[in-house]
Amino acid sequence: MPRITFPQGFLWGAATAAYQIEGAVAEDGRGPSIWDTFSHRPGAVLRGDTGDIACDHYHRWESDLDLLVDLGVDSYRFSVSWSRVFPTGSGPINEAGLDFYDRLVDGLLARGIKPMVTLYHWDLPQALQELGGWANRETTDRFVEYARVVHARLGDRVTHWLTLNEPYCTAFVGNLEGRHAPGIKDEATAITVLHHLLLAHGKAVRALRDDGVAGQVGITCNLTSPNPATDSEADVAAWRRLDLYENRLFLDPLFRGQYPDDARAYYKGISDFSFVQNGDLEIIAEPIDYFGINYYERHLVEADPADSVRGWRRVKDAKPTTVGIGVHPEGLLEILHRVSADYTTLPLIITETGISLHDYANPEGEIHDEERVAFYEGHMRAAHEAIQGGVNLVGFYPWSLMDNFEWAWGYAYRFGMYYIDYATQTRMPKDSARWFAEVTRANGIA
Ligand code: IFM
Repeated sequence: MPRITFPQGFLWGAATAAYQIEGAVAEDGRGPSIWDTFSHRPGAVLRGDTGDIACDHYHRWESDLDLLVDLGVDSYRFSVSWSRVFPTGSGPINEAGLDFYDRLVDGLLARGIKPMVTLYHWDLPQALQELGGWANRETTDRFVEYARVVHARLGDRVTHWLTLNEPYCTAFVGNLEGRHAPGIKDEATAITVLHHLLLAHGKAVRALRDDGVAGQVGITCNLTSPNPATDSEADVAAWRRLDLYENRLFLDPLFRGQYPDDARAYYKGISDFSFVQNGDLEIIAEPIDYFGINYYERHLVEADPADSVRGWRRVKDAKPTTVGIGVHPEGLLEILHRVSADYTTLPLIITETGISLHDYANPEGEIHDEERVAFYEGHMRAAHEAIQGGVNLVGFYPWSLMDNFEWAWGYAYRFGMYYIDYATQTRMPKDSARWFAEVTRANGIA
């Protein structure tokens, strides 16, 4: 393989999210989120795992920040837990919750690492869910209040803001499939939730601008690269519908200020989109500074005549990894070109990509995760190829810094560059951590 070097100033990062690593769910005034409720529901999460303790990052954050130094990253992406700041989603501010993130941001800066803050990574305060959650339009205003408070405290030091992480998952995995919190299975609710998430994003961007935000503001979507399984008319039609569902429902409103033409037909008989009010789409398309892309999946799609609502099904990957998806760096290349050709020339950042493996530590304490190294290398090479091809890609953040609570899969699946021995909370570098440290130091791959 040829040596590749990334442009000077390319941002190398690592990513995590609050509920997946922090633990300390009842400490310093934190209120419950929908993930506390959901993970404690029998059968909701594999083996009954919860985020109660997770990686105990709330107490170990300082030594965890030292791991970032060992990796040599320029930036760290983490999320703020809304219910640490507003234990009941609104009302009085819990200063102790903000203090934690204040210390974290200072700790990053002291180590020369730029903070990238995700405001919403799926952990809605439970009190807001009881008022209807994201299906309630008022939640968008609660989100703005929360975003402004976090910005008021951290805005002088945060270089990158992300309003939302993966609205697809909140809307569809949480409110249609019911595999994530809040565990609802209702297609009309899910599409309403999606609209309100996007609206909350746009309103928050406006509010942060009004408040004089100094850092860059963006949003992260998980995009896929779907292709029809065959070129039959039926498979091509199925592919278009899946592409709507996985990509265009997000990209079109954010960058074109409209839902795609085929959206209303897809939801015919389910939703009439009456949740869209005058001016909403203009707010959703409020200009941002950069766009975050999380990439995990390329899908082959075929027609499913038995499914009268969707009409599509994903074809099982020939070589699935532990979570049932394949490894396809070419899908990342496709997405980067597509976003930059069809939607925006803004800077793009890969805010997540990674692979879950059943890692284990051998008796010498080594974790040989060569498949993860190969995954990273393949996706970095695809990223580099995109840059060579003119895509304005400025950063790459592997998911994840460390093994963590992988939502419905609990602790069974490991995505980290650092192995967590949950019994002792020991952090151990996997081979991928050592390899990634070489990449960040060389700004490329030898
Ligand atoms: O762990 C998740 C993360 O919270 C959001 N993106 C996908 C990751 C791996 O499944």
